[in-house]
Amino acid sequence: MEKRLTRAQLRAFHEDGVVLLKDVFEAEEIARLRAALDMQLANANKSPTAYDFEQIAAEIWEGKKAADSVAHRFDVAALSAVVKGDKNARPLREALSDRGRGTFLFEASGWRRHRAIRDFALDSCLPKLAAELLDSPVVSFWDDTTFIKGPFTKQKTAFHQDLGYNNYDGRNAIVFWTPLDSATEASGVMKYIRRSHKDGSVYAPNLFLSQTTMPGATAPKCPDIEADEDSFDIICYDVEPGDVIAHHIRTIHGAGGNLTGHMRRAISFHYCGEDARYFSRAGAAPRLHDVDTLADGDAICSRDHPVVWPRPWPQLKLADLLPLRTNVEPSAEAMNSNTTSHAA
Ligand SMILES: O=C(O)CCC(=O)C(=O)O
Repeated sequence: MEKRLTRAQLRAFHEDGVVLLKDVFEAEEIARLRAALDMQLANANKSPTAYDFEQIAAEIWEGKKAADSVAHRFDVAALSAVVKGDKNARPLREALSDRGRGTFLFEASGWRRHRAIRDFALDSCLPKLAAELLDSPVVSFWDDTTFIKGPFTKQKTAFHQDLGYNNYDGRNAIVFWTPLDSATEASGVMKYIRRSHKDGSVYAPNLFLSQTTMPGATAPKCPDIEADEDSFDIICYDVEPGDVIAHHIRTIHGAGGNLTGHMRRAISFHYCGEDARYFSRAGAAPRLHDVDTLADGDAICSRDHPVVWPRPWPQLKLADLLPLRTNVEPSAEAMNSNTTSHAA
């Protein structure tokens, strides 16, 4: 859907660091994306980059052995040692009685495997919205991240700032959090600290499970928002499928668990503006899928991070033109879903 931004929306993004954009996508577009995320969830235990933070946290904090292999491809013992070695670490879990297991699936780089995600990342209205919001003549796609919180999930998303997870630096980058279900604070909609993008701070990435910083990170720890949420100016919107929340890469944000009996599926699309440059950041998330090597100072432009605005060939879809490449073998099911959703 063609979407023009209002002055008030541009101002909100620049001043507050976050803006809600209503009705950006049609129901059929969202249905395709939802099918891709459901495939990610169904194949999570075969993906090398999918983690269930609910299971991992239950094992670390409550000693509950994870039932399947999703948690175990990740070295829970090593992770547990990192968390327990942090004297300030504490569980960030909702006080929910056990009603089923809950799920907090995280997976990155779905665009490499799922045609619907690829279409959104490269060929939807998001690159143009990024150019307008960032006031940037050029926009590169960085990556996508999937966050699914199943019914009755205790694990919160620890408050964090996205820049620290990524190997680039610069003034301007943006994330579009795209909910695929109706969501409210009770089901874990995102919460943003107003104007937290303004002071230039770059914080160390945390493990999402707690405020414990990623091993190797050298930047200062994110303020402990969970300790006293009421003392922060928090922006939180109720959203419907089709809406998108755009936040600046430096805006601090987090989310509660999912206290409801409904799914809370969401995917974030990350874009960099013209001034972003590759930067090997201490503690950034490993990039298992990348096939190209960028050097510090390089512009964000490679097969892993294509330029998506301006559109080089407006009549053609970038998703058709850029070959699907990954260093990590996708599972047969994931490949299937890629072909089926393409055909849909
Ligand atoms: O959906 C969530 O719970 C977290 C999403 C998030 O932190 C992000 O997109 O940066």
